[in-house]
Amino acid sequence: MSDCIFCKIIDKKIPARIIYEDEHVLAFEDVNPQAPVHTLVIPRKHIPTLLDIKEEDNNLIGHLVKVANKIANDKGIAKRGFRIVANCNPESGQTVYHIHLHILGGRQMHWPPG
Ligand code: DGP
Repeated sequence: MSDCIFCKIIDKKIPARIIYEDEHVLAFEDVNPQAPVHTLVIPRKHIPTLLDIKEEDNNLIGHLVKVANKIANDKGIAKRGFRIVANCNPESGQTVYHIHLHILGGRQMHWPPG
């Protein structure tokens, strides 16, 4: 989508610290990190919210989570513990309407989240 900031990152029209990419997904460092590790994993396919995921996206979403796990392993936070967050719609705090997993780690997480 032409006005989507994450589509622009996918198309390399705006810069990002990309740490992983393949045919289906991309991972890059969050511009406003909330933890020592804060990486975003996104599908190349433009899907605005979690509610827009279709049956045909099942493999893609599985792959997205597996890539998130790989990044947690590669960054050395998997065994210590990490959090995956996916915000959906305004009250969750979603600001970019292209689905993404936040991988957060490298510090003690708290519950309930803010
Ligand atoms: P959310 O609130 O769940 O929609 O998270 C969107 C995240 O995207 C937020 O943590 C900041 C990050 N973000 C927004 N714009 C950019 C950008 O241009 N580059 C990068 N690297 N991250 C961005």
